[in-house]
Amino acid sequence: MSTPEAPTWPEEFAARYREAGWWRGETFGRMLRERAAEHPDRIAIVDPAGDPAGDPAEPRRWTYGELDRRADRLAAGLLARGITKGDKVVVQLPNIAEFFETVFALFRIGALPVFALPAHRETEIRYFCEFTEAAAYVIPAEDGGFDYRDLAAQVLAAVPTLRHVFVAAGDPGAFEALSDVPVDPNTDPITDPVTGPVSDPMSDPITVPDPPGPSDLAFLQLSGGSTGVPKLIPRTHDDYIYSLRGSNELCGVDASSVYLVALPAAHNFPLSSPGSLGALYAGARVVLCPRPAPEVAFPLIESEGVTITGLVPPLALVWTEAAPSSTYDLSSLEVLLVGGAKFSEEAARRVRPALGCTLQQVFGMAEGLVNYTRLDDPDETIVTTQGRPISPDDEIRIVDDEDNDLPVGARGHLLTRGPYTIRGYWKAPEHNARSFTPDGFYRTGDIVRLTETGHLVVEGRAKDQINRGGEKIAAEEVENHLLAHPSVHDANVVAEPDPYLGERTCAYVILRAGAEPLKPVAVKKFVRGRGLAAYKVPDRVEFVEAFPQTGVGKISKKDLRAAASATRAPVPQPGGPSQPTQT
Ligand code: OOB
Repeated sequence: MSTPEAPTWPEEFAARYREAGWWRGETFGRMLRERAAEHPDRIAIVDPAGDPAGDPAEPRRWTYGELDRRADRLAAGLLARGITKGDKVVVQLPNIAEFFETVFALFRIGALPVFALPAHRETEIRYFCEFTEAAAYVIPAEDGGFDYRDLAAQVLAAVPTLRHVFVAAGDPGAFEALSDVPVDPNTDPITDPVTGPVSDPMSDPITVPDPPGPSDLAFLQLSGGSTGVPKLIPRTHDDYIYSLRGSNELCGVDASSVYLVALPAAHNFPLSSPGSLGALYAGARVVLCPRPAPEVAFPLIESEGVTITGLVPPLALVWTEAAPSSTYDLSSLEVLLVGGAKFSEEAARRVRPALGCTLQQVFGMAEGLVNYTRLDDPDETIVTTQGRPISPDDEIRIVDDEDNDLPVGARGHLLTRGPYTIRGYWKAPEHNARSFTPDGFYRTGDIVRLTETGHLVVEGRAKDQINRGGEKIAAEEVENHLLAHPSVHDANVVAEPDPYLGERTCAYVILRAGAEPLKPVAVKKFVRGRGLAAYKVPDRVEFVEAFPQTGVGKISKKDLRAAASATRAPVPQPGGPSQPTQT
């Protein structure tokens, strides 16, 4: 259903997608209920962090029945706190079991999770909360040495709509522990503070008064973005569940699979390609990996018999380097998905010899379209292409700068439309007019070519974005922060090649006339101090007198990129895709 907030598919397309069987009228809430009814005792979630109230050395294992009950009770508790259908809840959790309890509780109510990443800081979180008028914010107490309660206190003070902060793990401090929210439907009557009793007597499972339908929005996902502020991506139950079902089929995920969530759980790739939600759809087992380093992931692959996982290219490189000398038994691993950024052919060739599994390249986007190499594609196709679309109804156009279709094999802009690709960002009409064609094709900003076999090869990018090992950075966003520095007259941020991350960021800065000279480190510190995710802090800062210009007098980012790669600073040692260089 199209709303001014979230444009969706015209009825003729929706009817076609239903008729073709892509959209089957499923919702996440009902999906979990069905799986729990089919196999209540099968393990759904394994969290190696252990149970704080039990034995912390023993992984927590939640069955489908338990996950379903937990989602129910949390949903009931959230309803009792006045969180209802359509409310937005910013969820910023690491890879812990409570992530799933929380999002399924919200799915069940029809409240929309807004998927923040653990790396986001005050600037981003405040923006998400303000822009979505979020009612609640869910955090861990601490993670990776960062105290999210301090962040929550800042955001809570700044955003009037925010009524609740729930702490899902660790000491809640001044806030409410998420574990205090669930209500036992057998003992506690549920009362909405405004409307009174929610259901009486309570049934177990609970009955949500007005559950979401399949064409309702399920959540808001974040776009990598190329503009000053990130865009939010509205996904419906039906469209997202179709992408899970399609992914499961192409990645061989069934009830016997064990999916390791190695990347941040909220990102679209580990969430849905086929990801944790695909695995849960299939009745498979999801194993949470707190960090993607081989020393953390490899023992879990051995002990849990992991069959499939997904990584960004820099991590895939680290794993292929570490595997041959590892003492852990990785033989259960059947499929390694690699995507989020271009995986070089040389690196791709090393995967099978090192890890003994099939490589599956995935070229996807939170806006929708996901391409996979097929498991039975010839090896050459697997290592040299980024796959082909999930759906026969994914429409692909490769066009020149004037939107004219190009012949097969030519490089051009990728436009796409289909049963799980959004028709517009959330509350962004002006941006939508630029990012979508009048007939609904999404302008991906990627430069691709099509092979004779129908596979896509990613050749580059037209959008003003840096892809730092899979983490997307909108140049304009960082430029705006640089411009806030009193000594900065102008700033341009471009990508420079990096053998490990693929790309990293270089900021070219012109200082104001008469301003005190600045050191690069001071500029980085300033950006960090603006409350941004660390991966957005420029890796390198160069001071210049002027920017190169194009023939018509515009700043030439192309020339700046060339200058950045020609003068590339010494390469840092691999340390992980989310650690900016501290030089
Ligand atoms: C995934 O999603 P996003 O939304 O973080 O980023 C999408 C963009 C694409 O438009 C493209 O520029 C780039 O990331 N990208 C790739 C790629 N996969 C994504 N570029 C080259 N090669 C690839 N294999 O990154 C995402 C979402 C679902 C599944 C996988 C990745």
